Amino acid sequence: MNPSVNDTARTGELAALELVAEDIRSMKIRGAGRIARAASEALSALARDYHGGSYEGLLEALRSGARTLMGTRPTAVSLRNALLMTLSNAELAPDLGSLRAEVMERSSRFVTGSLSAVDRIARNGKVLIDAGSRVMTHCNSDAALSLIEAAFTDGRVNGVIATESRPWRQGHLTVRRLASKGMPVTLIVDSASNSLMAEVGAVVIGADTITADGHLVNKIGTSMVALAARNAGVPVIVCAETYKFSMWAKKGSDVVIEDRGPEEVADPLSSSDLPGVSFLNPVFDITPPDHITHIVTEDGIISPRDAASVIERMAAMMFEGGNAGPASGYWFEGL
Ligand code: RUB
Repeated sequence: MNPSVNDTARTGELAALELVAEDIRSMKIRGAGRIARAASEALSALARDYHGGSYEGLLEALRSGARTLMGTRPTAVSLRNALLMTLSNAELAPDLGSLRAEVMERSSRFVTGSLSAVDRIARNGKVLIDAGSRVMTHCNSDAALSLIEAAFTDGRVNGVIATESRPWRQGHLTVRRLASKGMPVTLIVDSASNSLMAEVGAVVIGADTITADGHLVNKIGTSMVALAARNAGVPVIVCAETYKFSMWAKKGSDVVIEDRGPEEVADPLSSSDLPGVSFLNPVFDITPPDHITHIVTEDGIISPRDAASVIERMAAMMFEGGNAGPASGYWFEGL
């Protein structure tokens, strides 16, 4: 049976999801974990509010919604994993009511698990910071900041150097959050990170994607900070929930790096003030495993060389049972 494309109820529900998609595209919602949770919750709301009355209609709306969300930002694998963990095998539900309930239940499990993973990363990873250290962070990562805050509470961190993180200046969010918790925090421009590396005991950063061979994809500039840390003998600690590991990327170059508009680079000038100048604005970069000391996940601390085993466990859960059940691959065509 074909769902009606003129189903106005469905159009309305997808319009709500489109608002979330637009918030992700425009970076009102940003950061790999927040994007993942917002996308999962948008599918849950779509299932909850679907009034079209047909099982196939809801399936088609979910599929279309997942494609829209998937098209918002290309780099963070957290988005794709969130969509799949929310939808995988939901199509096996026997009727409309159970399909709706299944998607809402999966989403709620994903969101709860994602939030608790951040807390567990903080608990698992704080021991990696020597007592009384100053640490450096780049961009604005909930996972990294949670670890830093937990280490601060334990007296392991006595101050933070935060990069500005051009062009979006997510570093401003970072310094506001840490200062509000009473932490001594210093904001620097990205290009000062090498000069100040000798003053820190560890670099603590987040992740958008981790590939099977242990490459990290994270905010542009991460690879520069990690290189400076390696040169100075400073450990680089990456905080990554297991859903930041990619089943689709064997190596760094398999990950699509998002390019954003020239106005973000030209700012505060306007690109029209600069005739004849072209712009490049890649907003993520790739750090090799040799420049990463530890990856902290909710399940424990691993070496980047062990990334493939995390991915194997996740794939087993998604495809062969466990939380996500035996996957039929229905959703994978669209994603
Ligand atoms: C954010 C960024 C963060 C990771 C991890 O980039 O690179 O380091 O997403 O964040 P953007 P979290 O601002 O372009 O989304 O730990 O919060 O998931």
